[in-house]
Amino acid sequence: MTAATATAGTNIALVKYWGKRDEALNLPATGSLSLTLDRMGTRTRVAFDDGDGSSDRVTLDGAPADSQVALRVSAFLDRVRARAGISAHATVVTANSVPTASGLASSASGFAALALAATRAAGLDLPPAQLSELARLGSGSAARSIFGGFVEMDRGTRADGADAVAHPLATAGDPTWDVRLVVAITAAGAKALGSTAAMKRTAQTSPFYPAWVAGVDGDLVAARAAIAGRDLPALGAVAERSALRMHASALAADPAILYWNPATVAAIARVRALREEPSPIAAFFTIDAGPHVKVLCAAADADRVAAALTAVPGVLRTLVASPGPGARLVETAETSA
Ligand code: 2P0
Repeated sequence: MTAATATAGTNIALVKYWGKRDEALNLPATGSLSLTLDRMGTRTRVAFDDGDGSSDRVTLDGAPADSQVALRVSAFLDRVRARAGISAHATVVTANSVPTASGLASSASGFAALALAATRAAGLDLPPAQLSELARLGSGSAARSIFGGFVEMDRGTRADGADAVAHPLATAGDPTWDVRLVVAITAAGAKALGSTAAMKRTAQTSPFYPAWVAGVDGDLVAARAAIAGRDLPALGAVAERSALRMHASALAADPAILYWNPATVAAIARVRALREEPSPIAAFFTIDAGPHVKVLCAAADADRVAAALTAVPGVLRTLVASPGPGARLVETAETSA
């Protein structure tokens, strides 16, 4: 019996994923494009040691996982067991490098680390594209965290989802384009409405959803070109409009989905003002399914951006993240179980 431990970094989408073409297989309605980070990640150990005898045993941040999390992990492990031809329950020990309830821990790093650890523990050695496809079944954004640096997720057209996988872009991890993502934390605690439910409500009820979907391909073209040309203002412009259009589509859902708080808006205003200062800073915001503001800038400007955001009323703290690697196996061990 083998136990395997893997780590994965979270990723922040610059062209957002918001909506599915198939819920059962977690197939996205559009492609997306992200940056994998060196912080806010997950470390997960999996052993198919028969768990507690009758089910998988899942520990999250040092305590037994709640039933919703445990069910989602077990459903994912069922796919791995089916693929490997094994039936044993597992013991899963997983920890996020930021507290799970902070609203910063992500299913992206969680399912990317779980996909790698579980497959290796089950004796499978999947190529990265297949690992990405598997991680997507746990959470759409997890497909991107298999890879480091700038990553594109393909929408795919196949019904079975074999082509809805992520791939690294050419400049992933390129030291000649040293960017940072400054995260401004604007609230304590977990978000109000999870992404999965929010996407579904947006797709079903927002009159702006079709317009959102129709605009993503153009944003992907622009983002790819900006990354290839190392053009930070161009990439930042795409990131801001993608985030605002995603949130606009959610705002128009019924009931409305509003993730922002006053500090979110104040941080947006501060970022826009930084670009207009006497010595302007090229800084660009994005916002996910929560109230925090994430700001893309050059490494040389990260301290100034962080200081400016820390001073915004309602911003609790900031942290600076760098581009990080993809999911990595950190340990395998033979166990006696
Ligand atoms: C993204 N988000 O592209 C978008 C932007 C949040 C806002 O992917 O239902 O947790 O598990 O596939 O991956 C969050 O959605 O949703 C997300 P599921 P997931 O990063």
